This record gives sequence, C-alpha cells and structure tokens, in this order.
Amino acid sequence: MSGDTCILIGAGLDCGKRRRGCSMGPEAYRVAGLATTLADLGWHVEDRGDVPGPKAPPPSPAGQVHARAETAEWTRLLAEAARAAMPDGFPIFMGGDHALSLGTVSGVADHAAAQGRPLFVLWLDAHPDIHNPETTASGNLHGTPIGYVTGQLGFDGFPAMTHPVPPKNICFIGLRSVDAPERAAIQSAGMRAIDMRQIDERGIAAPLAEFIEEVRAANGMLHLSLDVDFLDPAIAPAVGTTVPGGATFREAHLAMEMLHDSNLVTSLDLVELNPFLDERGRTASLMVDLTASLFGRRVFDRPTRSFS
Ligand code: Z70
Ligand code: MN
Ligand code: MN
Ligand code: MN
Repeated sequence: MSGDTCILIGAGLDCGKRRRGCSMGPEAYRVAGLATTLADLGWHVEDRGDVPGPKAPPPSPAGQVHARAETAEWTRLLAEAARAAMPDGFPIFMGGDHALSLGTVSGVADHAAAQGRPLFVLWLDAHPDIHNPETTASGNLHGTPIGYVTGQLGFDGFPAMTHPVPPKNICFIGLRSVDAPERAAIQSAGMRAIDMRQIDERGIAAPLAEFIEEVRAANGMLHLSLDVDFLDPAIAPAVGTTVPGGATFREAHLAMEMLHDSNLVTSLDLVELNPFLDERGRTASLMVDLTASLFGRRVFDRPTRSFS
C-alpha cells in the first residue's frame, strides 16, 4: 500500500436514506479501536476528526428525493476533505451512509487527475447504487453515488463532477439487489459486475484478481468503497438494508488480503454501519478487522502468487 500514513476522517452523513443511525458510525469505529489496530500494523495514524456537516442543514421539502440540498452540501464538504487528504496519506472515510461517496470519490478523482493517473473504483456492496435523482424509486440518495461519479445527469444543485470516473473503471462485487433501471445502466455501459452467483461459481479470488491486474496494467489508483451490506447479515447485522446471501467472513477477508498484496488501493470508504442496530459491537469490530486485513494483517507471510 502506498505511503505509511493513514488519515481517519469521520463522515457521519445520515441523509442518504430515511432510517437514521449512520451518524454514529465514526465514533463506533473509534470505540472499536480502528486507530490502534492500524498503528499496531506499523502505520502512522492521523485522526482528523469528523467533517462537520452542513452548518444549517438546508430545509428538505417533502418530495421524491430525500434531503437533496443537505446531501449536495455534504458532497461539497467531503470532496474538499478528500482533495486535502490525498496528498498527505491514505484516507479512510468512516461513514456515514453511502451517499458520502458522492463527495469522497469526486475528491479522489480530482486528485488522480492531477497525478495524471486513471482512477478505478471497487464497489463491494449488495447494491450497485447507480441511480440518479430521475431514476430513483425510493428517493434515497445513498442509491446514487455511482450514478453521480460516472457523470450521469439529474444532479442539479450538486457540485459538477469535474473528473467523471469512466464506467469501465468500476467493478462491482457482491451484487444481489439490483433494480431494473440499474440493470439496464450496468449492461449498456458494459460495467464489470460480479454478482453472488459468479462468486458461488468461481469464488471471489478469480474475478477480483482479474480486476486488480487491469488496474495494475493501467497504472491506476484504486478507491475501495466497502458497504456493510456486502457482508452476509448473519455476520454483519448493523445495517439498514439487510440482504440475505452476502459475502462470508472468509470471502471478505480474502478480498482484503488480496487488495493489500496488490499495493494499488489508495483510499477507502467504510459505509452504511448503523451502530444503533448492532449486537454488542460485532459489526463495527468486523469492519475494523477487515480494514486490518486491507492494511497488512496476515497469518503468515508467503510468496506472492496469482489466483487467476
Ligand atoms: C435501491 C434504492 C440501497 C443501500 C439500499 C437500494 C439502494 N436500489 N443502497 N441500501 N446501501 O433505493 O435505490
Ligand atoms: Mn494537505
Ligand atoms: Mn451502497
Ligand atoms: Mn448496499
């Protein structure tokens, strides 16, 4: 992994859907020991505290899209936090719901463009989150970050996406809840989408290794967005949308270990943890352990090998 400093940034955005609780995420990660876990792995850890949300959350008229103006303001604030952090180390955005990725990915994309390197995004999630405010049926903006960062229209009032991520640079793994307009968007753009059936048939290592090699060949930077609902709800219950049939403990750790070995990941979102729904901190602790695998925790050192 690049550099030896990781930067914790609390992003307690809770307006991407109606059920509240993700605002408590950043503190749950701190209580679960994220900073000391990373320090024990040899990283220099800097906690920049929480990004203060919009000072006076703009009024949210009841309507189709929930909290549009508040989410737009968070997007501006988090993009700025990402642009400021990227030159200083590896940012870990402690969410917050998945609407935070409108901001984090756009800020990271600006940084990658300034470096002259393509940005790739790995989306570990039950959902592709590829709606826009025109296509969403739920009105929940946590279902739209991929739509936003790929430059879809309909985001009036949001900052312009100055460096859109090409759809072909995005890889979804873990999909099992996809709406009809989302399926159409993924297929028409020819995006890499690994659903649970493919994981059942091929395992998680082979498709992930293919994507890693593509990022490496392009000298890309890789942003990882880890939604709690990527994981099976039996091991990760603290999430608003539980979708059965998710990634196992072992699949998730293997993915993180392979990503560590790739040395390509340069930024991370931890999203959708709702501590109000947790059982004695087990989901927060699992997310911290997965982050530890991403940052180099391993059982034994071993020669690099390919899984393809
Ligand atoms: C659905 C929507 C979603 C997360 C639910 C679900 C979106 N496609 N994302 N939970 N994390 O409402 O647009
Ligand atoms: Mn700086
Ligand atoms: Mn999501
Ligand atoms: Mn999800």
